[in-house]
Amino acid sequence: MADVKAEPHTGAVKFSMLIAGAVFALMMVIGLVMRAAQGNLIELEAPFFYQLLSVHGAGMVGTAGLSGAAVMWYFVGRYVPLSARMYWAFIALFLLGVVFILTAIFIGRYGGGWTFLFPLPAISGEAWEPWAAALFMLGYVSIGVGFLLYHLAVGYPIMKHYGGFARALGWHVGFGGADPADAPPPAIVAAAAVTIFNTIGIIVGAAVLVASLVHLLVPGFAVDALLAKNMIFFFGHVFINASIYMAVIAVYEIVPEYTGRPWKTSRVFVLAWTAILLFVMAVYPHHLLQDVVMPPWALVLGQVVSYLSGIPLLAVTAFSLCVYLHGSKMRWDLASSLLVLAVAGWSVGTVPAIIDGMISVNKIMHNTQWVPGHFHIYLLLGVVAMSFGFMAWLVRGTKASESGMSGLDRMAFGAYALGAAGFALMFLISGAMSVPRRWAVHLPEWVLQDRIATAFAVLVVVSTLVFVIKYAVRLGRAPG
Ligand code: HEM
Ligand SMILES: [Cu+2]
Repeated sequence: MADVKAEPHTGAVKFSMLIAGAVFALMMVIGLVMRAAQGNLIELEAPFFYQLLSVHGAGMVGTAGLSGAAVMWYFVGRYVPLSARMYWAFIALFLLGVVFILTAIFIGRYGGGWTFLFPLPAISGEAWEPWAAALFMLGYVSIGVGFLLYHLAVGYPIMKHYGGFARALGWHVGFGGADPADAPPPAIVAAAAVTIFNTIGIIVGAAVLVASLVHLLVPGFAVDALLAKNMIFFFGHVFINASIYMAVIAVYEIVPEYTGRPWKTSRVFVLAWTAILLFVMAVYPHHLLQDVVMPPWALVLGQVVSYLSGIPLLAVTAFSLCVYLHGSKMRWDLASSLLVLAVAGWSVGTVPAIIDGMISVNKIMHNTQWVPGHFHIYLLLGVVAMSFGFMAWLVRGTKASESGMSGLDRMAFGAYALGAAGFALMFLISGAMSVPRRWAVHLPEWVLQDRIATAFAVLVVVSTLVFVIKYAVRLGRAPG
């Protein structure tokens, strides 16, 4: 195993995860409110539902990005020196963006969705003023600039320390036949790959944001709507995927503490991460399968690469995890349980995603709740479970009395797994019954699933509160 130095960025990372945990919980409550409104359990004005939908989408995706970034910073900091100042600049820009977005939505009443799909922000039908849409997009710009700084602050020291990106990606081992013992640790391979594709994604996102902003201010400035959609979904797809690929570093770095076996960079591991680097950018057209004006080759590429993308990495990660767990004396506590759950949930979540990635299925399913069904699996049971596992590990007790799983831990863990699985399953069932997504008001025959889903969501919210409050309490207690 590579040399593990003292952890230099614990305070900043613990602070980031406190924010992330609190915002996850808050956005979940908003999700619960939306689901209860679809089930007619409470009443919401339709425009307010769309404000909540916008804040939930933007807030969740942004927070997933923040927690992934915190995980990656923490572990990359074990291997190369990182600048704490750059990290705080990132956090400051991120929080400034959050303030802009919250103001735009709750004061400006922006309800055009987290995807700010062109030209929707500019044609609100008077539901919100142009300034609100502009402020929402400026919030994204601020977060985007923050992430560019972040990736620069991670990417440059990695490049210097490992002698270029090719070596950081482990290509000398993957393609050059070098001994795997010479490969960088998994955290570095992952960080190098994510840094490359997320930087490209954010630059594309920034370009379409600026174009949309100019269009808001100068309506005569024309933007090609299809091009804008391609750019937005390229950016959105890459960004949310990056959050998962950053958070999985927690699995590579933490699980070995429990199994006693280091997670090694093998040749296959290198090849899987190289595949991700290419495929994650090539598959985004699966978001445009219904756009008949798209060139067919792009859609076919989107479908075919959907099968290939994610699978290699997931297979390698899930398979290695099974190998490491098998026959080792795994110690189970809240952290290790959540991390293993996360790899399982991430694996399961790809199945309905791949089904939706088929053009023939997508034509029927795409605007149904099948879509939030599949992504809530690998968000709730994937990236968010990884984040909660990381948080539990950050404040793990060192006393023997704190080393196992308490009764409360067990209950919260069970409730979270059951609640998240049930909640997502109800979306999938609704989708299979052709219930449309993103509708504030549901027909009476859809309401039963909405209500069952609401009950499952309560389980998720309550168990999340247990995780986050326990983290905050222990944080207050622990030194540093
Ligand atoms: C208790 C947990 C959660 C609840 C109750 C919940 C609820 C909802 C609901 C009701 C919708 C709208 C579905 C529709 O289109 O009809 C939605 C959409 C969405 N949720 Fe969640 N959610 C939860 C957790 C999460 C998490 C953890 C994430 C990401 C990390 C997330 C990301 C999203 C996104 C991106 C959308 C799509 C927004 C859009 O269509 O514009 N959600 N959620
Ligand atoms: Cu996608």
